[in-house]
Amino acid sequence: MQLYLLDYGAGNVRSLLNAVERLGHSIEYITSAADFDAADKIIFPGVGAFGYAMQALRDKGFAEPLRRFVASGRPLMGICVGMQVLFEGSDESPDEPGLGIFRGRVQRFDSATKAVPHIGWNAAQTVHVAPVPPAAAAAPAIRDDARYYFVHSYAVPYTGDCAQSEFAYTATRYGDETIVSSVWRGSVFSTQFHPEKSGAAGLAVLRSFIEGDLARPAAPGPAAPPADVRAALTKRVIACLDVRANDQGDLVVTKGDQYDVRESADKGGDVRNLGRPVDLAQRYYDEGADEIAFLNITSFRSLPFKDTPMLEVLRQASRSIFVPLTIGGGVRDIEDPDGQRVWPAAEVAGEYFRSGADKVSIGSDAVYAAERYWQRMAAADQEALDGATAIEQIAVRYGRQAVVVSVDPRRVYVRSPEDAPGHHVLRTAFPGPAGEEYCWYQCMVKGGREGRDLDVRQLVTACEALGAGEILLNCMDKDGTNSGYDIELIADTKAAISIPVVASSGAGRPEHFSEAIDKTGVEAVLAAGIFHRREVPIEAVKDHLRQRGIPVRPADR
Ligand code: 1PR
Repeated sequence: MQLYLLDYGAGNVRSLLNAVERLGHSIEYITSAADFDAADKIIFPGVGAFGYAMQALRDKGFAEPLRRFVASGRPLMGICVGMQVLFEGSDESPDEPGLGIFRGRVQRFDSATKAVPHIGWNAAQTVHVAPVPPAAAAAPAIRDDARYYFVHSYAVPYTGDCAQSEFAYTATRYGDETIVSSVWRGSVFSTQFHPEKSGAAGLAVLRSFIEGDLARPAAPGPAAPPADVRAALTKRVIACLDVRANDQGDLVVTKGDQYDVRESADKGGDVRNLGRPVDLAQRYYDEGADEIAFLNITSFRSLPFKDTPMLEVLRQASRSIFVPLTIGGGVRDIEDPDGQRVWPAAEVAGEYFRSGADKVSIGSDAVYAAERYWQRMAAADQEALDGATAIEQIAVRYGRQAVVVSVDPRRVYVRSPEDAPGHHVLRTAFPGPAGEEYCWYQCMVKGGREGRDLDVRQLVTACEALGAGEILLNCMDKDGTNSGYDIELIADTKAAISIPVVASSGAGRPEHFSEAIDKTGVEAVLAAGIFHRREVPIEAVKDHLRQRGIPVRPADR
């Protein structure tokens, strides 16, 4: 059996290659129209915008061969945008027709009622009532009790009407909307979620396509009644690894107290070493982390980009870790120290995606971009968005869901809002050292070494406008303290934007995680120190959240 990958160079196909290899198969790239004739099965992992995907298919001369491949009855599996382009069109790119293999249009989620993009682990509940084929053919291995990783802003609404019952296989609820999360008709099976990023449950879905015979009769079955799709998006528990070279030159996971990663002078002053990045990430995958973030915390130092050790960390980690990986630190336009080469931010991100990252996180550069954004907004004669920032470059090329902004704020106490002109000031229940009842959150750059005249509210609203898909909200005052998250900061930030927010810094007990979710509504909770030091296992956090009625991904089997 010859399995082919239809790739148009838009993003992370490495995870898919790794997943296929993990299942004991090999896969060839489609490089010409002739390869469609040689292929027995094709996997089509779409990335980026709908219009970009369709254009890329046409430019490469792949659209017609793909249609013919489907018409020949050979199996195709689309993933994410690779499923969306099988429909007639999308509101994302209204002028660009889709392949029209399925009836229906892709629409944007309503962000008035929930965070968009839809990022995280959700159920895919079987809704088909059309006959499942004779015994020889197996059904795709999607389980109602499992959870799968979704990341998208557009989807096909689930109607459950007669026409849809021909192909809708599972549906998924997100907030007040229900969407088609997989389709299956004839030999075309596709998922809106990412099986290659959905742990063991996702690998089983991929295996059922690669090894199974998924032909489902094209004849419509009885109309599916609107399914009772109840399961909700789960809250993600993320493990974060701050990575740097120690004084011996070994790459280690370290962990600071309020960003200071060295032991005290009486203990020798070394960089704390909590383990090797890939080993620790593997442990967190095995223990049920829903996502893993690597932050290169010395990225402000100058190094030829190709030599950055994080590329190798990602390559190794993505071979055996099948949940989303985020990489941060040094995502910006980079000039190699010898001045020989400049890497635009989109190329830097592209190199990370090809090495196995699913998202990149931008810290310092996002602050500078936000400063420029507000300067342009103030000078009304100029465009606030000029497409030049790293956020814009990467969001346009790889989709906004691939761009995380990592925020490093610190509290600045003031006696009254008038003492911080131009800034968003909060009244705090935790007064400052001189009894100050107000504070604002100053954005820091270069790993907390330099403060800027920009507050967190200004940063996150600008970044959302520029195209960021998610905010990773640290807090320098809370980092490493085990005293709980900064609820005031998180609640205030969450209320200001409609993209997902990840709460970070300060977790010390399972109750801190539920407190952050209950009081602020964040989509994800992140911790570092307590996981590294084995003070609280990830499963204990999830058990606690479950007991509090907060939906979490079940143990992956
Ligand atoms: O500015 O784009 O090159 O990105 C640099 C990245 O490195 C940023 O994301 C920044 O947050 C991170 N970083 C830089 N210096 C440090 C440091 O600690 N000295 N780490 C640092 C940030 C915060 C979180 C930590 C949480 C949870 N560390 O990563 O994981 O606070 O910790 P806890 O649960 O132990 O409290 P650029």
